[in-house]
Amino acid sequence: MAGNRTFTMIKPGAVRKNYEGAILKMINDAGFKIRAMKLTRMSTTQAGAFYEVHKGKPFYDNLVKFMSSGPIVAAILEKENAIEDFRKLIGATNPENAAEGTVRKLFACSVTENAVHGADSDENATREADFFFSTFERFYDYE
Ligand code: IDP
Repeated sequence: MAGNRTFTMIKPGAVRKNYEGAILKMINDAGFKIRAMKLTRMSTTQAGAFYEVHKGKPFYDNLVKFMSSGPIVAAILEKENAIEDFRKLIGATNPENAAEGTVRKLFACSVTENAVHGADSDENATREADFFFSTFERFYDYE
């Protein structure tokens, strides 16, 4: 994703609690532009494939069950240094360790139900964006 794009999901728990508007506002206020976005729901098979890298870990089954439990907001975001800046904005994986003012500190309730996903590398951002979006659903050249 050429270093200036990342992929995010607002997870089912946060959507269930109507936090998506507040989270998207934080994302925009931090300087990210939304280049693709949809409300959708993953099947257990899709959630299993999305988190394939964690297969075999003790939290995998629970994570897959949670991530397929309801709608998510998937989005591609653009900003210089997107991957790193977005990981900073969302905070540590475990909300107990997340810095004050981060999305996870404000909106997460546990390590599994941690409000948002953020890609951790350019390679994964590309893979994850391709998982959800066709080229017709992306607006990279739009100003
Ligand atoms: P990240 O989402 O901060 O990149 P990853 O290590 O990629 O963290 O893990 C993916 C997701 O799996 C996390 O967001 C979290 O929901 C869940 N997860 C990670 N580690 C644990 C754990 O130790 N217990 C329960 N769930 C976990």
